[in-house]
Amino acid sequence: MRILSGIQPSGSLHLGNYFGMMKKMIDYQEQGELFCFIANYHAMTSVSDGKALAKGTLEAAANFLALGMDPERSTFWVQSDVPEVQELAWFLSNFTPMGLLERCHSYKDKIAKGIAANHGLFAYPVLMSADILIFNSDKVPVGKDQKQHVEVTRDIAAKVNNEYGEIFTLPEPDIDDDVATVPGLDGQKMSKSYGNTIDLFQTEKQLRKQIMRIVTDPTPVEDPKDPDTCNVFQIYRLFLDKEQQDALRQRYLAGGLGYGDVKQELFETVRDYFTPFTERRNAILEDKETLHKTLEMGAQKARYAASKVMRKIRKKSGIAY
Ligand code: AQP
Repeated sequence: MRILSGIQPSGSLHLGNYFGMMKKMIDYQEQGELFCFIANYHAMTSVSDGKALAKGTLEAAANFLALGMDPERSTFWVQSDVPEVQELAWFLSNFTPMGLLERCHSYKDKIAKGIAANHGLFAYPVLMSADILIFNSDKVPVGKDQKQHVEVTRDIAAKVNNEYGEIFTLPEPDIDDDVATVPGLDGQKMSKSYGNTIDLFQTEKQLRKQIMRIVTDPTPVEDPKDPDTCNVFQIYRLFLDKEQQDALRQRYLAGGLGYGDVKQELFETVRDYFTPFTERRNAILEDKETLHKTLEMGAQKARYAASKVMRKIRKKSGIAY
């Protein structure tokens, strides 16, 4: 079973990224052949400052490694270190009907938010398809927001297979209902572009400030409260097992629970959860030479795997003349 996913280095990583994708990928290392990359080509759709992109790429890699990505056991690399993926994206573009991309929610949402439409943003799902198909991935752990893109990938792969024979594996999105959409401070999907995130690896002061900004309703302290509509509960539950969730739920329903107190508990929980990884993350970032070597090793493994599919594509398409 080959499992693949990527993350964009387009700003600070947040709890949505962590629970929606990073934690699952780290845990999956026990179960299958894991391919994980830092999607710096994708991040170009939102980051034009070169220095910020380069810095963000190394930071995202360091975060993943500190949190438990094992570069010896898994294949862990930076997307642009496997340039074949761009070649495959061009090939796939020729099998991608315009209507398929025009229907993509993520593109439509971004345009609706006022982001200028350009070809990179529009063709993003084709590059994502290339990322997945070049490694013949079986399973793609993602948040719900990316489900449609995996479906697009299947459609494109089926068209190619129809024309040239069984070249590509059709991938399955892997989405856990529990973490399909982690809510942000305001209850919308936690997202960098909504400015509603709780970021990984920040100072205690900043973390506390973000958590205190979580939007709550005006129910008086003494009254019972509904955990299912409470943003604090919906974030807090990610850190709790079933029994702990039930206990917190009872406190909500009983009345007498102040949102300020529960926010303070959440702050301490998030801080204590990530503190053990912070030292390791800082040490990784201080030794850039080793970090670069680790990523180079990952890129070599990834290029080797990608070259097998690319050989077939070049031959079938006639590009290898
Ligand atoms: N709120 C979320 N809940 C569950 N999963 C999420 N993911 C992101 N936000 C949530 C998942 O994280 C993985 C990597 O995400 P990405 O690098 O593609 O970034 P993104 O989805 O674009 O993250 P943002 O913060 O929402 O960025 P913007 O604002 O730029 O769109 C993916 O698997 C994603 O599903």
